[in-house]
Amino acid sequence: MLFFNRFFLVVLCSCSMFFVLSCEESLPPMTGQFSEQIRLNQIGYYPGSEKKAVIVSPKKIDTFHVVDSTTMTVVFTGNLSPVQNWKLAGEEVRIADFSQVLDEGTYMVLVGELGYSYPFEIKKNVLREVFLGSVKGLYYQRTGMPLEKEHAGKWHRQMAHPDDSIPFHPSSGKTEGYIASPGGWYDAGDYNKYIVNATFPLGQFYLLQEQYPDAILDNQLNIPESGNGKSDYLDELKYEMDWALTMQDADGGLFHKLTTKNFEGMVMPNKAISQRYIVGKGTTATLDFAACAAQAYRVFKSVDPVYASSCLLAAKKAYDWALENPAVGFVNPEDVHTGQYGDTNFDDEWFWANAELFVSTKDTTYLNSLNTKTMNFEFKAGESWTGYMRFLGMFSFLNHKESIPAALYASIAKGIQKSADDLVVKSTELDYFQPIDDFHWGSNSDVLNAAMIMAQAYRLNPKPEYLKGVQQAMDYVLGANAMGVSYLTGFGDKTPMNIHHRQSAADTIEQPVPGLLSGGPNSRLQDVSGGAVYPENPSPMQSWVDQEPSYASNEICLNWNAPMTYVLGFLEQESN
Ligand code: 9MR
Repeated sequence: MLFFNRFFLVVLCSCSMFFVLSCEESLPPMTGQFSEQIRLNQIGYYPGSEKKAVIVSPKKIDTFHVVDSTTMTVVFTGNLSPVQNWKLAGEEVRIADFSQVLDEGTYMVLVGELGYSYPFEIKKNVLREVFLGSVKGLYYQRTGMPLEKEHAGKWHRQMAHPDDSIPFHPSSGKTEGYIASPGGWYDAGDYNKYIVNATFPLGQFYLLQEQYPDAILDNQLNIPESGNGKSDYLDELKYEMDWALTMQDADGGLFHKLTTKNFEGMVMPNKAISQRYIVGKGTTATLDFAACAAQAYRVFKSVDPVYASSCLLAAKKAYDWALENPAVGFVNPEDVHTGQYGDTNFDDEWFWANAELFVSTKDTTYLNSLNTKTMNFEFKAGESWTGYMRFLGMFSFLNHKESIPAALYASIAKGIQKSADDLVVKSTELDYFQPIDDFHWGSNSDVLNAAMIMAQAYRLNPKPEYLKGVQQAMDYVLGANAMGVSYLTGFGDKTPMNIHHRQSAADTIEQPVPGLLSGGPNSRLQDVSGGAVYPENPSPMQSWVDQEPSYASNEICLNWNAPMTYVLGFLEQESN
C-alpha cells in the first residue's frame, strides 16, 4: 500500500489563511483495516455540507487528520471536541468536524492509533448512485415475473407468485370465487402484499415525483422498461400501482392484503408455494388507496392520461365506499398470521384521502370534509403507517398552494416549519445528530420520515439548518451511527450482510440483494423469541444485529425504502 515518508500538511489557521507545512512525520501505513471506531457517512458528503465524524474512543486523543486517499497526503488537521457522554448510543465520543474540507476527492479520517476511517468521497451528486440504488431495490422486490440476468445481475431469479387466481378468505366478505391480482412488489423479507404498505410508500415515492419530476429519467435504472421513452422511476412505481388497482372490489372497497396464512420458510420465491388468499376489506386500506390513486392521477397525467384517469376513477370509487363504511377496522382472522398493518384511528387516512382528492379534482366536497383537527404537526417516532398519512396530505397541500384556501396553506406552512424547528433542535442535541430519541421497529424509517418534514420546511423557507438536519439524518443512515453501519444493503463499506429477507437468505450469494434498507435499531428487541441474539442490555441505538433471524431490527421493508428514496432524491436536487 502507498504511504509517504514526507508529506505536506495543510493547516487552516485562525485567520483563514492556508499554510503548507513540510513534515518529517510519516502517515501510518494502510493495512486494509479500517477503524470501526470512526463513524461517518461511508458514501460521502456534498462539498458545501457540514461534515462530521464521531470518534468512539476511551483514549485521550486531541487531534485528527483528513487524508486524501489518492495522494496519501494530509489535507486538514483539526481538534477533536471535548468528550461527550451519549446515553442513547451508550458511548463516549469526540467529534471531528472537517466541514472546511471543500475540495472534491476521496478521503479518510485518521485518528492517532485508531487508524483510518472507511474512505468516503466529497463531491457534487455524491448520493446519486445510492439514490438510484434505493429505487432499483424495488425492482428486486418485483413479484410475478422472472428477474433476468440482464437487469438483476447475479440476483436473477425465476418467475414466482403469478397470483393470477387467488381465492378469497372469508374475512374478505366473500365465500367463493377467485381474482387475478398479479404483480406488485414483495412487502419486505416476506413474500406477501399488503395494500396499506403499498399505498403508503407509493405516496412517498409520488411526492418526490411531483416535486422533482426529472429526478430519474428513462434508461437510468436498467429495468425491463428502460428505453421505453418514459421515466424509469414512473415505470417502477407503476408496477406496484397496477397491483394495487387489482385489489379493488367491484363496490369500490379495497381488500386488505394478499397473503399466505403463515409466513413462508426462508426459501427462494419459486419455492414458497403455500396457498395465498385475498384477506380482509376495510376503511384503512380503502382510504389509503383513494389517496394514493388520486396522487397517481397527477403523477401519470402527462405520460399516460388514460391510465391516470382510471386511477382517479378508482380513487373516487374507493372514497365513496369509505363514506358508506367509515370505520371498518382490520385485525388478522384467527387462522392468518402474516403482517397485520392494523389501525384503529382513521382520521389521518381521511385527511390524506380528502387532501389528495381535492388537489386532483378541485371538488370542494373533499375540502369541506377535511377535519383540520387532524393536523397535529408533532412528529412521533413509531407512528409510521398508523399516523404519518396526515403529513402526506399536508405535503400535497403545500405543493398546490394555488388550489387551496390561503388560510389553510398558511396554517400548514406554519405548522410544518414549527415541527421542523423542533426536529432541528433534536438533531442538534441528540446522539449522532439525528432527530429521534425512541427507537422502534423500523427506526431508520422514523429518522427519514422526520427528515422528510425538515425537507418540506426547507422547500417553504430555505434555511440552512433545515437542509443540514436532512443531511445529518442521511449521514446517520449511511454510517454515522452507533453501529457504524451503512444500513442500505450494498452501499458503503460496512453494510448489512444478513438481512431478514428470504431471497437473500436462500440464494447462496454472499451479498444480499442490494438497495434495501435495514429497519435499524429497535430497543424493544421483539425478535429474541425468533432467534435473534443481542449483546446484553444493548443501548437503544445499538439494539441492532446483522442476523437473519432479526426481523425486528434487520428486515427490509417498502415503507422504509420509500423515505430513503425521497430523502436521497431531495438531497440530490437541493444540495448540489
Ligand atoms: O413495520 C411493522 C412494525 O412496525 C410492526 O411492529 C411489525 C409487527 O406487527 O410489523 C412490521 O411490518 C412487517 C409486516 O407486518 C410484514 N412484512 C414485514 C414488515 C416489516 O417487518
